Amino acid sequence: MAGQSEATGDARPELLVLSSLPDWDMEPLAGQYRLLTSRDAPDRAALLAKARTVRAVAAPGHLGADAAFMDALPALEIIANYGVGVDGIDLDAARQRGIRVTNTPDVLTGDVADIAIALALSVMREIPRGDAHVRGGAWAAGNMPLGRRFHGCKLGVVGLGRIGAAIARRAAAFDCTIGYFNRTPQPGSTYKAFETIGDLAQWSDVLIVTVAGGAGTRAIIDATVLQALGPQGYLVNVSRGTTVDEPALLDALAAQSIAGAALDVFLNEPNIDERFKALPNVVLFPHGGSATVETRRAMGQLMRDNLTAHFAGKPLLTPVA
Ligand code: 8YV
Repeated sequence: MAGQSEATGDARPELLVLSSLPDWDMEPLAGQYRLLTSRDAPDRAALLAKARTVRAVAAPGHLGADAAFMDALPALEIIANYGVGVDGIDLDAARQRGIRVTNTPDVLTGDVADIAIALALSVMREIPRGDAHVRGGAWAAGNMPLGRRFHGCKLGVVGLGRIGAAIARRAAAFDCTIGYFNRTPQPGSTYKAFETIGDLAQWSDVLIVTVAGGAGTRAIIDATVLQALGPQGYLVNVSRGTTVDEPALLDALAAQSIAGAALDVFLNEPNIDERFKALPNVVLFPHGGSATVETRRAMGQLMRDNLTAHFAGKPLLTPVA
């Protein structure tokens, strides 16, 4: 039988778990599958060398599953992504090899939209600076500088997909005027559509990036877009670090040619560019848009349900097209 452990006769499928998942996922997974985890090898190469009978992978997509990774796993049937973004998975390579891919859409939309609004408020009202002002004892010596008003602002959404639309709904409750840029037109939308990201940036008080990562969106927020956003404008990124030209953003923040930024995502996470840490006009968050107990439980359940469906020969719940 495919993948049956010769040593134990254990017929459960073998599952490679590429990152640490919460116990509420690991425990049921350990019941259903023979698990291979990063604890079983000193590094990724050694782990892959042990993974020739692995039939399924559970992982956050941004850990990277390229063609070479898939070739190292000749028995692989399915990659169940713990997250909505699949930019870390080479989907063409998966299709060519007949490997199925699933993700966790919808269950995390509300949390990511919440954090986008929270980040916009944080940078415009300078909440982290206010916290430091109180804790550090500076309050008695004087008030901190004034912030900027969020409610009623012009809010531009780059990518009006599920998450972008959820951000727009929340922003509407803050009386924001909403504009958007989307590659495919959204004829049903009542929001103001822009032809280019630059035009949207020029109009926006705060520009929120929600597009999927990958080659098609690499550095779409470039120096020209930042210049259009201008010295009164704020950038919020809850998509992927790759969508922003980071050196251009660092320059713009340092020169104050934009007012500020609030970032959930970066290049080279978690070892982000050190220059961010010295800039007072940026709020930094550790890629945690979906990081609530409620949503992580729902993501884990959906990821596991997709694996169960695959091995039961049933339709996948959320296949990636
Ligand atoms: C991560 C995300 O998957 O859904 C996505 O695409 O980026 C996040 O939800 C999550 O943080 C697990 O690493």
